[in-house]
Amino acid sequence: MSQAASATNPAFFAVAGVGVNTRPVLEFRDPGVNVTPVVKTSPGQLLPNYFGEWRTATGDINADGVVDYVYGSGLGGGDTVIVVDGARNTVIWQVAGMFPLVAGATGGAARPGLFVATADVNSDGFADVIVGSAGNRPSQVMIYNGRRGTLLQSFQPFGVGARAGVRVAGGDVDGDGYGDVVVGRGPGGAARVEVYSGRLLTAKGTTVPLQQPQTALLKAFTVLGGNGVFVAAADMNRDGRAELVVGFDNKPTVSIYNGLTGSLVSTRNLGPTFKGGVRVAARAGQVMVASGAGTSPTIQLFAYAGGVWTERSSLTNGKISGFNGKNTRGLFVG
Ligand SMILES: [Ca+2]
Ligand SMILES: [Ca+2]
Ligand SMILES: [Ca+2]
Repeated sequence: MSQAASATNPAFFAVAGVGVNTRPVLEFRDPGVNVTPVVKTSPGQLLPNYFGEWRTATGDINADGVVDYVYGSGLGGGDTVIVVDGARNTVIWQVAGMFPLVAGATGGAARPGLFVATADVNSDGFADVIVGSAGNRPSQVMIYNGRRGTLLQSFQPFGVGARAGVRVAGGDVDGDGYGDVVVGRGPGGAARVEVYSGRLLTAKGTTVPLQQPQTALLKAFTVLGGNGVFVAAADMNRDGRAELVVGFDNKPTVSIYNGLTGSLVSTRNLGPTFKGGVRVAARAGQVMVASGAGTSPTIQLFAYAGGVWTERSSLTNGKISGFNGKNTRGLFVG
């Protein structure tokens, strides 16, 4: 969220993956210089008897001026979202089981998990939580009111009948003061990105599940050369509107797009050693990438300005507190 996005303040990024007590919060001070991050806190075991993957996001959910952490479960975690207070390291609220079960699946496999992001979608000063479904089931987005933990809105992206995973991001793409909802389509088809207006999603009279989400659509476009994309949103050119940061599943590339036109702004090739797909997080003028499954965990942080990408930090393997080479399932950053 914007509270953590100022160039004059430290940037916080939460990191999540597989395992117990492996959710460090990386704090980068002094934007513009190369740094090793400070590990601020770790909430430890989030769910009893669940040792699978977590995905993560950050935002000031309770509007106390301190950035809070959002964790979303992976396969077998009951489709759980847990919001942890950044000031006290306690749970603010949590929800679970909001998406349909996978047809024909049993046990933990029936709930393959979800993706999380934050934005103040209804512009009340509390960051809200955007949740996208993962796995082979109808693509769906749920938006939870940060202040109350109650459902604000839900809709189905990518057109009627879509079943792809829904990677999510939040940011004010059109600059109207309402956080907008960004979705990136998972693998298995064209790499589609859609942007929905927070103002239109939460307008009076749309408190029932949104049957025609296209009425709130600001922009939809297909990312050329992609097969599955991760998304983030932040203001990259200081114009008061969030650009879209897109990480590719099928190549070591991260790109920035104009969220209202869908036009490509800039691309950074991460090189052949960066494997497993590119998970992304962003703050104003900063992009973080994390490696996906099948390789030892890697995180890189870039400062971005005017088409120039400057590497501020590169963390691999044991340099990421709480992770080591045994974690081959990849990391999530937010
Ligand atoms: Ca807070
Ligand atoms: Ca809100
Ligand atoms: Ca907006």
